[in-house]
Amino acid sequence: MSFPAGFRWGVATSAYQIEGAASLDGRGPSIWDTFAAVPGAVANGDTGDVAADHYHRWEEDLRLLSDLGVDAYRFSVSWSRILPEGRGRLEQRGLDFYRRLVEGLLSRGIEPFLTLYHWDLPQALEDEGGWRNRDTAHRFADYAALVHEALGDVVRKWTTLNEPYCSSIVGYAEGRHAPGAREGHGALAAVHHLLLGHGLAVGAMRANGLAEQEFGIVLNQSPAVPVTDSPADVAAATRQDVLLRRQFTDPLFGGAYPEESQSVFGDITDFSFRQEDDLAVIGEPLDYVGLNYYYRLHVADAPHREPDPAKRTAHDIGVDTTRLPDVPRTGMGWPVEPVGLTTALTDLKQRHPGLPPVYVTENGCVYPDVEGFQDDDRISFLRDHIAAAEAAAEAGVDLRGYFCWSLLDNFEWAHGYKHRFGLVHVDYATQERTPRASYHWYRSFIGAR
Ligand code: GBH
Repeated sequence: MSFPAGFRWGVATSAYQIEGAASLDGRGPSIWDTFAAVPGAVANGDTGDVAADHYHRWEEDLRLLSDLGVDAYRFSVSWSRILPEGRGRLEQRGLDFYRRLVEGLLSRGIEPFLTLYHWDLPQALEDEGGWRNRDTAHRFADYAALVHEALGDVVRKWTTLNEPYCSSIVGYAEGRHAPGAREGHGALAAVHHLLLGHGLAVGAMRANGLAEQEFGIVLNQSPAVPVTDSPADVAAATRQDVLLRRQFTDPLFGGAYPEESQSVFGDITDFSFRQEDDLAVIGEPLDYVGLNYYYRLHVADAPHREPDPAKRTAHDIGVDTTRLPDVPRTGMGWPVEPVGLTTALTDLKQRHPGLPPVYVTENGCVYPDVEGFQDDDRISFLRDHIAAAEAAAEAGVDLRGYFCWSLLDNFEWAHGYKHRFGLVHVDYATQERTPRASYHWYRSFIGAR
């Protein structure tokens, strides 16, 4: 294997997807509590109220991590557990929970990778406009500085945002995630304010002046492949790449939004939310970047869904992504194409040669029959994707670690509990945890390194 010494093998989770205890110990509601309560928003009416009850079972989950033999564990902090109204009054019991967790990790020799924001904006901030609002970027930086001050002595790896594409476009344009909005201008304002909040947060945490700290961001990267080489399909794939990848990676690593923005979002002309000095803040140098990979997108040119430009949402860019190649699919219908992980990594490096070190911060799958424990398809998926990540390392990407999504079955957002991503099965009636074959496979794989 060509992974460097010190390469981290890990697993990932996020707060709302596993913790439960939604109103315990002073936690305030987030946009996902609100969204999940809307009839029809989440499959089966599922919510994160109980989830995998990790808030109570964290010690058992630490044992599972320890037995798995991982070097690192990626988890997220629930903003509204710490600041129930998103700002102002601190809830100490929230901070205490994460300190216990982190100290438990360290005592087992597992490095914590802490994510500050995995989609769960405090509802109080959404009530003021959420990420459409510039002020939310400042509130995020305040929250980041506070958590960093409280846990910076025990946590070194700090991720600001998980997949800002999802928080902005899926949440404010598609409406399939919280807060369930369908907007044009508001969704692009959310993109900008998330990036600004990221940069402000890195600056605020660096200003705390602690030693040996590393700051990064996690981006979902689905390469866009045109379904034919016709100019129309090629142009459609470019629009898709601007929407999902480049409107995030270009300002983060290249100092500017993509020039193509105007043609992609042609009907949205008011970009006054972008202020003059913002790009310097957004482009604050990072110590690492995390990349989440699940699938490639196969893109064809298509008419806009909404003919009236004034009513178009920000993801209505004239593309059709439903024409999939004849390859196996996961239980969510996602095409299984490990090569997409290689190109996601090499594309980013090629576009931005000065890219900081990279981690694959999520990769995993569900299969239709994975209620059970013999998840051989998941084992092949992981093995093939790890090999694809290795190919990118051989091609010159400075890859430092790989995290499987996920340790446990959990709340899969709009799909509720129907789809199970865990190496460990959770029986939601009893909360009993049972390691699957993939858990045992990953353990011996890590052990053999
Ligand atoms: C990641 O997003 C998330 O970080 C993680 O929380 C999640 O559990 C994991 O993937 C598995 O999905 O199916 O129509 O609702 C990956 C990118 C973007 C893929 C949103 C699914 C929703 C489309 N995800 N997308 S839909």
